[in-house]
Amino acid sequence: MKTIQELSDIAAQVRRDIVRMVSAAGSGHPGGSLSSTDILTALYFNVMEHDPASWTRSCSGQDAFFLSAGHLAPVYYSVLARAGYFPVAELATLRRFGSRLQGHPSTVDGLPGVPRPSGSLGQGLAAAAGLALGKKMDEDPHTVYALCGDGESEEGEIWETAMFAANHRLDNLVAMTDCNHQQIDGRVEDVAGLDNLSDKWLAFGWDVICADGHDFESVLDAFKLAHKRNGKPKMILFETVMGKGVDFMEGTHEWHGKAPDAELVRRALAQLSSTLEDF
Ligand SMILES: Cc1ncc(C[n+]2csc(CCOP(=O)(O)OP(=O)(O)O)c2C)c(N)n1
Repeated sequence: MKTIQELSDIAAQVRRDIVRMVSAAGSGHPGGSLSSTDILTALYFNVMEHDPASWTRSCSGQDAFFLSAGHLAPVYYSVLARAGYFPVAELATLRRFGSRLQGHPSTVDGLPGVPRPSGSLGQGLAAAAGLALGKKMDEDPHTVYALCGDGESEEGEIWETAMFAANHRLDNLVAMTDCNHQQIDGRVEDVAGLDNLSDKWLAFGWDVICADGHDFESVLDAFKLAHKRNGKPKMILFETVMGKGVDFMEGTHEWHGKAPDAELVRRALAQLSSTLEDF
């Protein structure tokens, strides 16, 4: 179990990794990766019951995580590497030809920690619900987690899964939405108007928990509440800031999918200090 200070230190390093990986690759998705960094850091370092050494794609006998918003691969890879799934040095290969770290997560080369490919929005949550049902059938008491974007929540498949999970009483499913209010080409509210996301999930029969996605106390409390087994799937709506931690990326969709140049990387890294080492 990490202290809040240790989690903050890891998260700062994950943010450094994201900026450096995307810049080195010349493309990728830093904005949503930075907004979901604190959530995934808390999940992998203090919440999930998982063991990189015995992990298999079936996630049998341990908790499972699905990155439904697959374009957030940079934060996913950094957290997996920092948690011990594969060497941190491999982060330097993001998006390279032949790398296991493709722009969207792939299972072709068997990257440890990734149970299924993602990138086509909406599918990861459906897969998570399927595994949650499988764990119920196997009487495996572990939890299945999934992270969605708020822009992703405009996909119809999200709401098909919402009905499926409530119908099958999947209270071992903990979904999260990174509510940074931005998506690929503008504000989520302007693109499809996700007014009252909380009311929508409640209406679909889920328990809804709202939390500050950049305050570790709030994030950890939300996960505690989400572990209540009462017949209802859980949705944690994390309020976040797009590009969090890098001033020129904050609050704008401009950095949804764009790489910073060397000068901007220097400016970003000057704002992110960690006791851990760069890859
Ligand atoms: C089915 C599908 N439609 C469209 C896309 C293209 N796309 C990639 S990311 C994205 C926006 C996602 O927004 P959000 O979930 O809010 O992510 P964020 O901008 O916060 O990173 C879109 C439309 C896709 N990957 N899959």
